Parts: sequence; C-alpha cells; structure tokens
Amino acid sequence: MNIDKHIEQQYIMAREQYAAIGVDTEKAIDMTDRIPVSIHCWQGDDVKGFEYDDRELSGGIQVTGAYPGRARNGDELRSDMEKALSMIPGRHRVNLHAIYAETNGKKVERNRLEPKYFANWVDWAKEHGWGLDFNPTFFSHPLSDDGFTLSHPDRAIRQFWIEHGQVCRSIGEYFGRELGTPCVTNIWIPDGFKDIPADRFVPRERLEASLDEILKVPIDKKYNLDAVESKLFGIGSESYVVGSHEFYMGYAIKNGILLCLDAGHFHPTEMVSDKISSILQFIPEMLLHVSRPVRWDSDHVVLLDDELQNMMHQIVREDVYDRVHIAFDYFDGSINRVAAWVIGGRNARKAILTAFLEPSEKLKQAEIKGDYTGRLALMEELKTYPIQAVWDYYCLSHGILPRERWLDEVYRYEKDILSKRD
Ligand code: RNT
Ligand code: ZN
Repeated sequence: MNIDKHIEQQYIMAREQYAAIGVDTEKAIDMTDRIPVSIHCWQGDDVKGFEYDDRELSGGIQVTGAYPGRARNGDELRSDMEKALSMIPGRHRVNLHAIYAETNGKKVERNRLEPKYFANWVDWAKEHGWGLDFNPTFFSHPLSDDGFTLSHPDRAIRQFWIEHGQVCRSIGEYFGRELGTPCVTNIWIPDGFKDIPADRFVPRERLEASLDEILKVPIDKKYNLDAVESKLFGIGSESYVVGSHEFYMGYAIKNGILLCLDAGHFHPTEMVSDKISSILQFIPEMLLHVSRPVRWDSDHVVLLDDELQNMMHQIVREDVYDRVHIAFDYFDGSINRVAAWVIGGRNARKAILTAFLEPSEKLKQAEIKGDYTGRLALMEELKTYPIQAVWDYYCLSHGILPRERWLDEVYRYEKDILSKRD
C-alpha cells in the first residue's frame, strides 16, 4: 500500500479516537507547530567554534566521539543545520555561541566582539524566517584555564569576562532587532573548585557584582532577554560551583531576568519538569536547556523519554509556552551529527504534540474531584493512544519526511557532503 495513503487513513481513525475524549487533533497539530524550539549550533562541530584550530573544549564539559564530517566553518555548519531543520517540523530558532563569530581570519578578542561578525548568521536566519539566540562563551579560552571567569579573584581577568558578557548582550540585541523576535542571551560560566573550598561566600559575591556590571548596560527587552544557567557540578568543579541553582534563582528573581534550567544540571533524582511550576511563581519567563544526562551531565542526544515528556506536559498543561523558552543543549560526536539534531529535534516536537493530544481538563477535573484512580487510569491509557498516526500526518501535511524516511536523506547527505570533509 502507498505509505502516504496509509498515513492519511490511520490519521482519520486516530482523529475520531481523540475526538471521543474531547481532543481536537487539528488544533493539537496547529499548536505544536507554533511553539518555537531553539536548535543549538554546537552539536554540529563538537563545541569547537571558529576561534582556535587546536584548543580543547574546556569548562568541565565534554564531547566524545570522532564521527567523520564535523563542520569546520560557518558555511558548513549552516548547511548541516539547514539539512537537519528540513527534517524537523515546527517553528525553529537557532542558538549560537560567541565562538561562532566569523572574523574573516582576523583575531578578535572575545571582549571586542561586534555584531558585524555575526552578519552571515543573521542574513541566513532572515532568509529562513528563524529567530536567533545567543550565549557568551566563558570556556575554551586561556583566561578561563584556571577554572574561574566572572568570579575570578583577579580583577583584570574578571573585567575581561565582564566585557565579554556586555558585548554579547549587544550582539543579542542586534539579533533581536534584525529578526523581529527577542534573542535569549544565556550566561553559563564554568567557575568552581575541584576540591573543598575554604571560602564559598566571596566567589559568589564576586559573581553577583560581575553580573550586575554586565546587566547594567541598558538593553531593550524587546530585543534581548537575559538568562542565567546554574549547575550542580562539572568535571573539575566537583566540590563547588559558584553559579549554583540557589544562587541564580535568587539572582534572577532579584533582577527580573530569566532563569535557565538545564536538564542535566541537577542531582540525578531531581526532576527539572517539577521545577518549572515553582520558578514561574516568581519569575515571568524562563529558559529550558533540553539535554539528557547519563550518569552525569553527559549531554547525550535527547530521547523521547519520561522527563522530556514531563517537561512538555508541564508547559502545555499550564499554558505557559509563552513563558518558557525551549532550547537544546547536547553534543554527541560519536554518531552522524546531522542525525543527532534530527533525532533530538523530532523527539522534542513529538513530546509537544503528545502534550497537546492530552485531555488535560479531564485530568484536572478528576484531580479536583479527588478521583485519583481515574486520573491515573486515564494517564496510563493515553500512553498507547495513536500518537504516531497524528505525528505521521503532521509531518506529511507539513512537507516533512514521516517516520524513519528522513534517515535515507541523512545518509545521502553524508555520502555527498559530509564524507568529503578532510
Ligand atoms: C554547560 C552548560 C552550557 C553549555 C553550552 C555549550 O554545562 O550546559 O549550557 O553546554 O553553553
Ligand atoms: Zn546548558
């Protein structure tokens, strides 16, 4: 049987099944399609950036794997991302780091970066109608080699990183103004100690003062939104991280900025999905770094697992998709990197669709009535409802390859393009 025809027929039956529990599948597809998800450029080149040829990734984060075909410049990276995004449905944004500046071979220090070095990215995003997000890069640099940046005891080093933060916010502003959608500029720093600190207080005081200096440059929120990202520990900062969750939660509330929660930055039994509703009581908007920790903050490719689903359920059930910015943060160099984007990207979109296919009101009513039996029973039955039929139809009707058909496209791209790189 013709597969497209088959998908349409299955969808018609699924639509009826969902209608019977009060779910409008057309509306679910439409809502799913509208939610922006920011895809990170750094999956495409193992977080190397364009600044140095020979510098190892630092800051306590790691990419493993030597799969051939890593993007080596802006054009390759853009072409790879374009390929990946053509196989993921929905509204896209692209997330950049400062190390992806294109300086035409000129050495430009990070505290001297300017919007013009990102003009290629902006032109490209404009052409596709995508928004851009941004991150100052506080790692993989000689001045971060001893493990401290914004909380460094040396005033001059701190100053360098403060200036980096400041120029990055104006680059974010430029993205927002050019593209007509605010850029989320997210600050993550690696600062911390491998072993037990004698003073936990003063580095945090210094971090607060540095952040204040970065943020004191006035920038219109219409164009740039500031976020801060916490962490529990990193490689080499096992005993103490200056920018902890409590630190940034306090900082974000006090200063009215966004708080970023990375799914890999908490204790393994803590669930980021449960934190969203607490944070939104006190902070108007937040950022999610969708990642997958395996035993530690390993940044594996995002799976369609319970935690991803729970995060999307939280956002959709509570109607907070305008307040939660969704972005990816994973990097795997052991598989085809374009496929890594597509797998994670499609999974996030599937989880969003699944959340919209839930009769949330029914579940909430059962809860209010104290019918916890009904709540649990319905939640479990919903897991095997024909989500795939709606997903396939969503892809097909939006010109996106359904099911695993996209994989042939990735292999073709690998053969024609990626395998020809070095
Ligand atoms: C590191 C943070 C941070 C980085 C990216 C590359 O632990 O998660 O977000 O992964 O900025
Ligand atoms: Zn992150």
